[in-house]
Amino acid sequence: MTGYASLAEQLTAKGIDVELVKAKLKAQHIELPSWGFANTGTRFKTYAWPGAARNIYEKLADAAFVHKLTGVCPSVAIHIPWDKVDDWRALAEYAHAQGVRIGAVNTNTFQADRYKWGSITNADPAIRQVAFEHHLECIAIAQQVGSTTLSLWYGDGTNYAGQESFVARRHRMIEFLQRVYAALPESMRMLIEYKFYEPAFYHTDLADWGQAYAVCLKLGPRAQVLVDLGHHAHGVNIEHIVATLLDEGRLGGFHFNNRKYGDDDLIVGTINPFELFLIFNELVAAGEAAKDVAYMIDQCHVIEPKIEAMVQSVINIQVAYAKALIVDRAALGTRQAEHDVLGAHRVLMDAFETDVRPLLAQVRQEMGLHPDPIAALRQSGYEQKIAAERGVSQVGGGFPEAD
Ligand code: PSV
Ligand code: MN
Repeated sequence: MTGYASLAEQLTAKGIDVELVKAKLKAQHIELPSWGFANTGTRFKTYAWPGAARNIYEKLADAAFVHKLTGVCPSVAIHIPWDKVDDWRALAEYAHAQGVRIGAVNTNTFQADRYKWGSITNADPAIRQVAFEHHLECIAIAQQVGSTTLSLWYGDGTNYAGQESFVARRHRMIEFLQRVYAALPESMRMLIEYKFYEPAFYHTDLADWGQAYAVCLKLGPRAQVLVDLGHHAHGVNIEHIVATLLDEGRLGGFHFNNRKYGDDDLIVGTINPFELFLIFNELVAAGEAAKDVAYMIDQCHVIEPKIEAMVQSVINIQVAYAKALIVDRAALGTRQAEHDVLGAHRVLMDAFETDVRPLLAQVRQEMGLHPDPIAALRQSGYEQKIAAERGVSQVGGGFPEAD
């Protein structure tokens, strides 16, 4: 019996509908970040990568290639102004011709000099107005490219105790976001991302999920929280945050990556695959409540081959999702009701320790794909081709400056 046939038999014996699991895996959508294909680094060094994308057209082409290999990445998030072009409709058409579409539009108010004392929290109304106009521009871009998601993250914060009033800044932020919300077309939602430190080191104006959630409540139902896995202090139970936000109907989406120390932007699932599984376990357990969650990757690769890093990220997410889908939920419910603490835990571990690779290979084959996307990438010669065509460019060293 093949690996897949015996796994399918085992799962069926536990009462798991394997065809349904496969259908869910085929329907999974993971959004790729345009900036993950460009040269990016740390504040210490950016290594120029041969073939790294130099503009949004090349980023879309690379993302489309990842979609071609994996079949589950039909959209690409863009970041403004990094990905700015003169003709947005032409860009959207180019994306479609490549086989992808443009997803979340990310604002950027964290690089220009004017934002030294804050962007949306800045005490100067003229600076806040410039930031507001940037948000309007991003909404207009989203409408032109057919995107329904505005993705917001702010570097606003302070570096020293006593530097500024938390509350005064918060009031300015809320008033600002209410204006943005009012300008948002009905068809769009806004995702509010939190981060507990960096670039500010003493306090961040939106430091955690609770603060982001409280702001969302002051806006409306189309304001939702974005959970970036790298944006929590050590030991924080992210799956509990996910479950709570899902229960409140305010989980907008994810920025997948993995961290060991800080906001490391390592490949999702490479440091803590168990955490990733537990997050997906909550998503699967939530059922319909998770149907509109946006699954986006937010990674900046420093020493890794960029396309391979992205393919690996997608695989790691698929593995976590597949394991969550095969949790024996009936058995889990029974053990929980009986206060069988370790029995319940073992139900989860049983799924986590299952090798789901044959299941995923089968799913890919049924989708007309190569069963191993990394092997397919290596055989394709795509990375060599773009390296030859594009050469080694310094463009996009670190993050390109914003205007
Ligand atoms: C900030 O660290 C962040 O996670 C936000 O999502 C930004 O948009 C992105 O990284 C920039 O790389
Ligand atoms: Mn992020």
